[in-house]
Amino acid sequence: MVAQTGFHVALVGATGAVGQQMLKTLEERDFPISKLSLLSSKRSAGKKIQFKGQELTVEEATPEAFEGVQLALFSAGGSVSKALAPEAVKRGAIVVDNTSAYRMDPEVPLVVPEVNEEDVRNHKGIIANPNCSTIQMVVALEPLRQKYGMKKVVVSTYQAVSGAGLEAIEEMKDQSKAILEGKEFTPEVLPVSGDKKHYQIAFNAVPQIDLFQDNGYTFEEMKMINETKKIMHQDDLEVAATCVRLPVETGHSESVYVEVEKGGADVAEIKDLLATAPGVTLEDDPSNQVYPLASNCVGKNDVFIGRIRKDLDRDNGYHMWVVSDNLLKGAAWNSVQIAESLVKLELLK
Ligand code: NAP
Ligand code: 3JM
Repeated sequence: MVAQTGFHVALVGATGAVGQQMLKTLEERDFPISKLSLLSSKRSAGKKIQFKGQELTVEEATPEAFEGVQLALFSAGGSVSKALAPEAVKRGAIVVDNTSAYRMDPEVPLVVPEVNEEDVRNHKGIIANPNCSTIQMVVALEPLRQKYGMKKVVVSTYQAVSGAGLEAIEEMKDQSKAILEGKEFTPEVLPVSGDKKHYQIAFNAVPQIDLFQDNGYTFEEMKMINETKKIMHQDDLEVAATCVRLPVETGHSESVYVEVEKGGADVAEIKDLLATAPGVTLEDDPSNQVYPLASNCVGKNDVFIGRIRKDLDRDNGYHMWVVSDNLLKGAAWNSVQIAESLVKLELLK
């Protein structure tokens, strides 16, 4: 037992890049936990992990491991969620799923609390956490959409390797070292561990995140496009995305172009709007070279916005630079925020 009062929580994928941040976030937020079950594959079962000064033993994720669990946070890949999330729900748990397995299921709410917190009320056992790149973008866009209406979004991402897991971080570090020492290396993980070819990530920029779809877009790009419309409940929003992996350890950056319905607002008005928006920190002072940097966002929960400019040709077009810790707001913090919403709305029993 970790604390006297609270919920029985299970963390599936506890030993991974996201799982580790989940643990930190649950600890920092002092989320009410009476028992914490740390679950992983057979490989890590038996491993010891510290939580709030106590040593917990990792167990293999099996259907029976969810007996008595009230809240299950999943981040162990889509196939694990497909196999085990229904088992957790069957045993009475509410699942917050960090994978793409259920995001576009019409029965499953897809939630970013700053945008559509109330959607959690419609859950039937599973609530999906959106893709990291989608989350930080919708936090930045929603205040503009609320005030001016929104027609079109064009985004290019500059994504960190930690979004592809612990193995990808290792690969980037090992490759960087090999290149600097003039040694041979063989790419084995990135851009996608399960794809046919692998490319160098160190000192490179790779325009493929997740697998290619028949329409020429990658799955990561299609996640951004489809998830944004679902979270905002706006099917007619035009969204285009290009997703690129960079040799940055943590912190996704995005160049976002947006066209609103009602144009005319100047940059000062947009800055005022975003400066007070929930979950946003404005860092925008070009004369003093102030703008968001991936290296500065690490370990912070907010979405950082800067470089706000009006389009030079369109009175309803704006450009901005949006940066956030992909493992926190992009994954662990957004999931724990959803869990906190469930507690606040008295949906977790
Ligand atoms: P990671 O560092 O590779 O960790 C993978 C985790 O999943 C480990 O704890 C691993 O346990 C566990 N796992 C693997 N196979 C399993 C199985 N068969 N049964 C139970 N557990 C298993 O990856 P990560 O970066 O933490 O990402 C994990 C998942 O979270 C991703 O696959 C993705 O679906 C999701 N994710 C979502 C976002 C987002 O944008 N919201 C961002 C990143 C990741 P072992 O230690 O036993 O191998
Ligand atoms: C981020 O099932 C898998 O292989 C996981 C792939 C993955 C995903 C996903 O599709 O769930 C890796 C990293 C994500 C995500 O959040 O969309």
